[in-house]
Amino acid sequence: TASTVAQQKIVGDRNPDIKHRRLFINNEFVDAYSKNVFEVLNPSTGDVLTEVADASDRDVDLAVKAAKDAFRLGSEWRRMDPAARGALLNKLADLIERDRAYLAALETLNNGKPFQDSYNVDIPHCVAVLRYYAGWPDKMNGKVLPVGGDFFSYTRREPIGVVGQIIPWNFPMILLCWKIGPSVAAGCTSIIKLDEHTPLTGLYTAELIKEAGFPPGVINILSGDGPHCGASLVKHPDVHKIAFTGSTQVGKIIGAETAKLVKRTTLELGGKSPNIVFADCDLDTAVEMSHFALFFNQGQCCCAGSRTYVQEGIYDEFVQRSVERAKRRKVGDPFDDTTEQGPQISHEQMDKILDLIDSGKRAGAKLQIGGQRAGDKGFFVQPTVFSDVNDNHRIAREEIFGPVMQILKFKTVDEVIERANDSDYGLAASVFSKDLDKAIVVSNGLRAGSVWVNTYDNFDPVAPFGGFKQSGLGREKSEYSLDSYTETKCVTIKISERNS
Ligand code: TXE
Repeated sequence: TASTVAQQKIVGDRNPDIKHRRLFINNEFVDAYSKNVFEVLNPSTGDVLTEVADASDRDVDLAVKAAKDAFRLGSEWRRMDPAARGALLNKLADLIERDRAYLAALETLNNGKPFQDSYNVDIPHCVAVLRYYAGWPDKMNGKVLPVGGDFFSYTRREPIGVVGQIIPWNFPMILLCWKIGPSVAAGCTSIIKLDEHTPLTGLYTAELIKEAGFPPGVINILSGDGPHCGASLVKHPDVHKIAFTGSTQVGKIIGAETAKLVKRTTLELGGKSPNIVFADCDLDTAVEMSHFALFFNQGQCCCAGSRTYVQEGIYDEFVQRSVERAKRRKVGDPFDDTTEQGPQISHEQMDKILDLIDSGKRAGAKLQIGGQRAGDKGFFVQPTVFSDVNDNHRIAREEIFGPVMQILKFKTVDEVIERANDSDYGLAASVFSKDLDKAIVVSNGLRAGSVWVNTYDNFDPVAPFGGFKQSGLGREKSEYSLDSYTETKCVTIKISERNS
C-alpha cells in the first residue's frame, strides 16, 4: 500500500489496554440509553474480551441529532474554511500514526489479523487515506456556466449533509478511514456504525477525533448490531445518505429501504473475483500473487481473487506450486511475527466456510490440501486449495470469505472472458501475462470495478474502488468517492446584460 508511513518490524503488545467501550456522540463518551452492552470476542481463542455499549434506536436518534446540529447553517463546521477541514484530517492522520503500535495491537486482538499486517498494512493505509482526503476540501471547485440569455450561472459542490455509514469487520480501521476521509473532505457530518464483532479500534479512534479538534457532532461513532442500530440509521428521516460496506444480502435490504426515501446510497458489497493466469505469465509471480490474492486477511476480502482461472499449458504445474505455497502458509497466533494467517472472525464464519468446503468435495472438485478447522480453539481454518473446479460449483459461485482457493482450467481468451463475467458480482479481477496487449484487451472486457495486471490488491488512495453489478453502487477512495458525498447546486442570477 502506498503510504508515507514506513514499514517496520516490531513486536506487538498482546494485551493492549481497552480504553473505550462507550458510544461517541457529540464528542462525549456515553452509555447506551438502554444501558445494554454486548460481548466482544477474541477470535484467536473464542474468549470474551470485553463488553461494549449496545446502541439502539434511541442512541441513533441522539447521534443523528448531534450530526444535524453540527450541520446547521452558521455552525462552526459550516463556517469553517475548507483548508481547516483538511488540517483536521491531517491531524487525525498524525494521531493515528502516533498510536500506530497500539491501534495495530488492538486491531489484531479484536479481529485476529496478523499483527505484522495490522502494523504495516492496515494502519499505514489509514494514514494514507486520511492524508489523501486532507488535500481535497479546498480543491472541490464549482464552475461558471456559459448559459444563454442575460444570466450568470455557477455551480457549487455542497455537502450532502448528515451521512450514516455502516462498516463490517474485515478491515475495521481501514473502512472507518475510507468513510471518514471523503465525508469530512466534502463537509458532511456523520454517524458511523461499527461492526458488532470489531468495535474496539473504532471506539478508540473516537478519542483521537476529539483530540484532533473536530467540533462536537461532526463524527459520531456507535457500536451496535445490524437489524436494530444499523437499520434505524438507514431509516432515519434526517440522514441524507447511507454508505454501506458489507454483504450483498444486507446491501439489497438497505438499498430497498433507502429507495423509499430517495436517500443517496453507496454500497460496497461482496465479490467472486476472477484471477486469470495465462500460460505466458511469469509463473513465480503469478503463483505468489494468486496465493496473496486469495489468502490475504484470512481470505476475508470482498475483492479476494476467489476464482483462479489458469490456462491449460501450465495448469498442473500451477496447481502443484499453489499447493506447495499453501502448505508453507503459517497459521496461528496472530501476534507471532512469522504468522501469515490468523483466525476467521467468528464461529459462524468458520462454519460457513467449512460448509462450503464440504459442498466443493461433494460436487466433485478435487481437494488438494486443507479442508478442515485448524486446532480446536479459536476460529482457525486450514489453508485450502481445490483444483478441478467447475463454473457451476457453489465454491465457484458463492463468496466463501475464507482461506479457500478454487483453481479452474481454461483454454482461450474469449472463453475465459465470458466465464469470468458469468457472475452476479463484479468487484475486482486480475490478469497475469507478459503480453500487455492481451492483458489490456482482457482487462477492458472484464465486468469489474478494479482490474489488476500482474499484481493484486493495489489499494492506493488515489484509485477508485467499487463494484459492477451486484457488487455495489458507487465508488470509494479517490476523487470519485467525493461525488457521492456532495450535491451539485446550480445558482442562476438574472443580470442586466451578458456579453460574450
Ligand atoms: O455481514 P453483514 P456478515 C460478506 C461475506 C460474509 C457475509 C456475512 O461473504 O461471509 O457477508 O457477513 C450491518 N441494516 N461480507 O453477516 O451482515 C452489520 O451490523 C443495517 C462481505 O458479518 O452484511 C455490520 O455492521 N445494517 C463484506 C455490517 O452490516 C446491517 C464484509 C456488515 O454485516 C443490517 C463483511 C441491517 N439490516 C461481510 N444487517 C465486504 N464487502 O467486504 C447487518 N448490518
